[in-house]
Amino acid sequence: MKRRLITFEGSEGCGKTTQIARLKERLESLGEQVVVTREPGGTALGEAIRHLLKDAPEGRHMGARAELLLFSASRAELVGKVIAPALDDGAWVLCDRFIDSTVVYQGSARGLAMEMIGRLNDFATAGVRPGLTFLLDLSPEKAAERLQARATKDRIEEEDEAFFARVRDGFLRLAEVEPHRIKRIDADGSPEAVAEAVWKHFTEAFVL
Ligand code: Z5A
Repeated sequence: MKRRLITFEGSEGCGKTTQIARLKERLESLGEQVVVTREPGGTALGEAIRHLLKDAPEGRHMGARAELLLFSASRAELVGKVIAPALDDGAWVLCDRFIDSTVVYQGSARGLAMEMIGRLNDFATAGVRPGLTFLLDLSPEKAAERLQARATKDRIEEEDEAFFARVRDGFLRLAEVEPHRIKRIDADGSPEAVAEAVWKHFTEAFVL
């Protein structure tokens, strides 16, 4: 059976949280069991790592390799403690970011070796892979507009325009390489239009 791990990817502010909530509601209304989680985070250890990665003064000047290892540690804990047990229970797991974010942010944008990132992703997930991934594609300009309302920026959000251009290109390239798993959706539509596109791909991939 195809794995019931569904991941949502894209640039900051592309609407992942919004769409995960909508898909959860739709699946639950059909009597399905759903677990929602996020990366980095989703466990007590993972949330502490999230704080280090985003906001803690101790993390402010971390190097790219330390950053990669922290994302990987958070993922290992999440897969072991939350994702794998939920999948074993037959639940759908909707995860806000997963392995593709590491390939894109630490690989395409930071320039770390893809081969090492692949090995760390394999190690951290023990081979657990998404059955379907939604790439909510939004231009960096539109994403910035949506996030204007937020009072402060975290460590990664402070990167420059060129960094976020590499992020977007990296995601688009991944979607071209793995079209069966990664479904690109134009995230500039209304929340309702994006949710309908998500549902269309979902029902094409899975029989409920
Ligand atoms: N990262 C990494 O480098 N390596 C890794 O391996 C992993 C992550 C796993 C996590 O940040 C950071 O870690 C992220 C990548 C990096 N850094 N960046 N930049 P995060 O978890 O704090 O945040 P995020 O994942 O980047 O995005 P977000 O802030 O959670 O946004 P979102 O969930 O994608 O969007 P949203 O909250 O649903 O919507 C944002 C706003 O837009 C909100 O006001 C909504 O009401 C509005 N919205 C949503 N949909 C629409 C539509 N369709 N139209 C108009 N407005 C909308």
